[in-house]
Amino acid sequence: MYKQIWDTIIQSDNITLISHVNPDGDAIGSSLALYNVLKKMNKNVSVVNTTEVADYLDFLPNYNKIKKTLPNKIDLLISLDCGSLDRLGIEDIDAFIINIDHHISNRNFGDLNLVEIIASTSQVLYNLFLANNVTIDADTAVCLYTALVTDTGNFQYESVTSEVFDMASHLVRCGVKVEFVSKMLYEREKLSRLRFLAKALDTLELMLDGKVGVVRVSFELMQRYGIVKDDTDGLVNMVRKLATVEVAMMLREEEDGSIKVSLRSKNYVDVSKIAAKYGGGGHIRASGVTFKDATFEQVQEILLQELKQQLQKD
Ligand SMILES: [Mn+2]
Repeated sequence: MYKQIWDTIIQSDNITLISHVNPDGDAIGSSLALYNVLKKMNKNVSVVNTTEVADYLDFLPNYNKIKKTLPNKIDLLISLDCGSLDRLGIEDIDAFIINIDHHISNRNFGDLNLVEIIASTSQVLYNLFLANNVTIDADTAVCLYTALVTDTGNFQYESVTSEVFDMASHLVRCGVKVEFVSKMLYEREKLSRLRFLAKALDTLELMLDGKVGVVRVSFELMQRYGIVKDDTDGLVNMVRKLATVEVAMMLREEEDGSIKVSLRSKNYVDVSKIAAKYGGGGHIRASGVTFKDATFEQVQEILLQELKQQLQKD
């Protein structure tokens, strides 16, 4: 599959890279890493995300090349870090699709699919590069590394294997400045975001003997503090940090009134199963699902019932 995918890329000219809506560090880092490699191969390549990209990633090379809309001519569309076509935020498209991802819930929607259940999409991409002897320069390395760091919670998650450290080590040899990336990612907090986190944490409630922590974020609160969606990721991870908590949930109101739920588990609950049951998806320890035409209370109640069953197995 590595060779087949690379051959297809080499034979294509008008290539567009796209990642999931409300992108995270893996979605953008992987996109820009591949963008950089294809640019150097003199491909006509564009990089697209249809929603707001958080500005904490603005240190990545070619961050300012990310467009919100698709170009007119696309022969090959490469989807990165996205489990299903509808999460790309585009209409059906008449192009050959390569799907490169690491979500367990991936629906293999591409004409070619490279889906490996490993730490990050950037790790899948890295494997693809190695298999095809692609040179990883410093710009590509910093994108791959940033994607890896952000998707492993700074090398903390279950997905972190010796291969992950081998990759990180290799990327450092390719020119990544670890301290620079850490400072860019974690030492540039905005006061408005801290104030937002304080307000949002005020809504925290513990349920089911403290095993479940829930926070609610209204659309109005996000607007008041100028918060983009990816900025709320840190919030649900904070809730999971509580000693008693096995499952953290963030209920976030979207522009259209629907409720987006982010689910995180710590040790044993498979939140991807719960998300999948209601049309969402993701990973065992981190998943998401959206409920339309429902209130915070209704969504919370549905999910608490699901969790009750899983947590009783304790
Ligand atoms: Mn990812």
